[in-house]
Amino acid sequence: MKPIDLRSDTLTQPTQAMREAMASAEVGDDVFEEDPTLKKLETMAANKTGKESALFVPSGTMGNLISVLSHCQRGDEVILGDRSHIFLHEVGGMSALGGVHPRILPNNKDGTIPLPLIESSIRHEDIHSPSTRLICLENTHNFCQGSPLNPEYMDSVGDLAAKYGLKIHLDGARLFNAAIALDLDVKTLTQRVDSVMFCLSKGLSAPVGSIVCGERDFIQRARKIRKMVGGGMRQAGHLAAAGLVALESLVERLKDDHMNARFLAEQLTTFEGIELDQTSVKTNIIFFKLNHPQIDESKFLSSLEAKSIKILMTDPGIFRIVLHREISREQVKIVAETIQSVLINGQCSTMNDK
Ligand code: TLP
Repeated sequence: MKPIDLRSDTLTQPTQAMREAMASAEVGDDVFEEDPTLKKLETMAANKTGKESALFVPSGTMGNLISVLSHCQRGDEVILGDRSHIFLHEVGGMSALGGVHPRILPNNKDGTIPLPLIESSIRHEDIHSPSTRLICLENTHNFCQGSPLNPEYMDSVGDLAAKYGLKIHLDGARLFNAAIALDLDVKTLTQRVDSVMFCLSKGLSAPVGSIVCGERDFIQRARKIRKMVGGGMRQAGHLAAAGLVALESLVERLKDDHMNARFLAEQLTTFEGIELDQTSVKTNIIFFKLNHPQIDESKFLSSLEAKSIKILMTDPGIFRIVLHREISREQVKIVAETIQSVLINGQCSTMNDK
């Protein structure tokens, strides 16, 4: 039986329509900027995010790295959250490859960074200090329960950045999930940022690819840095074709993943041994804590795997479930029943052992 794999929305396979579009795409050499399908995707991405220009990149990690390096010089400082993907999961690329200094501030539970803390962390000109250049935000905020940041917060950070002459980069790996959750046009969430990266390869189901959007000269710098880090691709229109299908036909359905996440969270909160604030579940991501007297983390994971359900442990005792296109409501019900039975049977088997 094919497992019900809830470890990430990156696991989604390309749809049949994507496979067909990829096979028949008209392509050219994109390093020469001659790939018509890729140009079409970049134009569509720029229009959707309300930016002048866009650049296709192989991954979200590369998109964030290129964006930071296009905004900053070596020795500059970047303000970002301690739960941000850029800080936690991108191998420290900004410092290792770009000599850029991260200034880490605590994220609130909803993925925001307190404004007074951002303001007090901005460096004043001093011979001893690096120069603050950039603020990085994340929307939705993966490791803050997949929370969407609202436009009011984006506006306040925008005002602060304008006051101090700083740039803002948005890690919008799941930007379309944020727009769908808040029922807003994507542009409303990107108008105050100087650059945004979003992923086609997560809930949008494309096999590969992310896009960086921003002003024309920012994208020109980004294109050169993409080449420097080996991300200049040739007939990449084959990949872009899948991205076009994603943007044209798979955005609205993200709603289904959000509804499935909420439905599952409602069930999980009622189970003894699980700590979960269901009000925090606003998109396709659920985090919960296992707090069960008889079942430890590895037994929990292995019991679920034995029943063909895969979830991710992100920290000791903390688990993440991500809903996506390949998980139906029926499967969500199976997941809820299975987790409940693992929790109850684990308890019984330990009592029987005594
Ligand atoms: N996130 C992955 C893992 O790396 C954790 C996942 O399964 O959620 N920004 C955000 C907010 C992300 O969640 C991710 C991937 C990235 C950037 C990086 O994208 P890729 O994997 O394309 O480099």
